[in-house]
Amino acid sequence: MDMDGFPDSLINRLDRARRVVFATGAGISAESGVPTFRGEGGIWNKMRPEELASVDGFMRNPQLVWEWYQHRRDLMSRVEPNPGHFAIAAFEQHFPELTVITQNIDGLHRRAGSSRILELHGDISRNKCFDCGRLYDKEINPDEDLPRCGCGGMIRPDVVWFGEMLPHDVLQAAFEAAETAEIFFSVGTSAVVQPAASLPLVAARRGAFLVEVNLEPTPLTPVADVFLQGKSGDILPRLLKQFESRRKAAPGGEKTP
Ligand code: BV8
Ligand code: ZN
Repeated sequence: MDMDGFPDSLINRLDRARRVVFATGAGISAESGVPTFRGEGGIWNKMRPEELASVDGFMRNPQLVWEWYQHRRDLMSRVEPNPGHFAIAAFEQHFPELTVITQNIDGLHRRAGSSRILELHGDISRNKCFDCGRLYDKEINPDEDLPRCGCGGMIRPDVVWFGEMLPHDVLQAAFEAAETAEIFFSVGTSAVVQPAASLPLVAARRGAFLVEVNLEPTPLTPVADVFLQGKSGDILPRLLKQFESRRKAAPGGEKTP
C-alpha cells in the first residue's frame, strides 16, 4: 500500500497505461446533488422505473413521464460537476486514450471537460421525435398539450428507456473500449443494468485491471482487482494527486503520453 492508501499494483499500472476506461453511473453525480436510482434516497425507492423510464409508461401517461423528466432536467440544470468528474477529466492528459463510458444522462462529464464520452443512455437535455428520431429543441411544458413532430410523432426525452436498444454506434464503441482497456474503472454504479453492466466483465476477461470505486460493494466487487470503497468525489482526486506526485518524483519527471 502506498502512503495515500492506494495499492502500488494500481499506481504502477497507471504509470504504464496507455488505454484507460472510466465507466460511470449515477453515484459519480450524487455529490453534485443528483439523486441516484437505488440505495439511500434513490428515486426508484419511491416509484417503479418501469412506470416512468419505459415506452409503456410513456404511452400510458406521457404527461406524468414528462413531469418526471422536466423535474429531473430542472434539477440537472442547477447542479455542477463535482471533484470526481473533474479528476476524470484531468486524468485525460496522462493517457493517450482515455474513454468515459457513462450511464448518466446529466451531461456533467462534458461540463467537467472530458472530451471522449460515450453516453450509453442518452442525454436528458435533448428531446427527439418518437417516430422519426428528429431532434426537437423547444421546451416542453407538461401542463400544456404535448407537442408533436411534423411527422405526427410524439416528442420524448432523448434517453434510452427499459426495453429499448442502446444507440448502436455508442454501444459498439463502448465494447471496443472495454475490450482494449488496460485499466477499467467502474465508478458509482450498482452494476445491475444491462448491457452496461457487461462492460467491466468484458474488460476483465480481456485482461484489463479492474478497479471499482463505490460507496458500497456491488455484484462486480468480487471480480474487481481493487475495490476502493468510498465517495468518488474524494477517492478520484486523491488517486490523481498521488499518481501525479509519483510521476513528478520519477526519474525523467513528467512523462508525456
Ligand atoms: C435493453 C436512462 C434489450 C433513463 C436508464 C433481466 C435480467 C437482465 C436484464 C434485464 C432483465 N429484464 C430486463 C432487462 C434489461 C434491462 C435491465 O438491465 N434491467 C435491470 C433493472 C435488470 N435493460 C434494458 O432494458 C436496457 N435495454 O436491454 O434492451 C433489447 C434487446 C433487444 C431488443 C430490444 C431491447 C436499457 C437500460 C437503460 C435504461 N435507462 N436510464 C433515465 O435515466 O431516466 S437506466 C438508469 O438506471 C441509469 O441510466 C443506469 O443505467 C441505471 C442506474 O444504475 P446506476 O447508474 O448504477 O445507479 P444506481 O442508483 O443503481 O447505483 C448508484 C451506485 O453508486 C450505488 O451502488 C451507490 O452505492 C453508489 N454511490 C452513491 N453515491 C456515491 C456512490 N459511489 C461513489 N461515490 C458516491 N458519492
Ligand atoms: Zn418525427
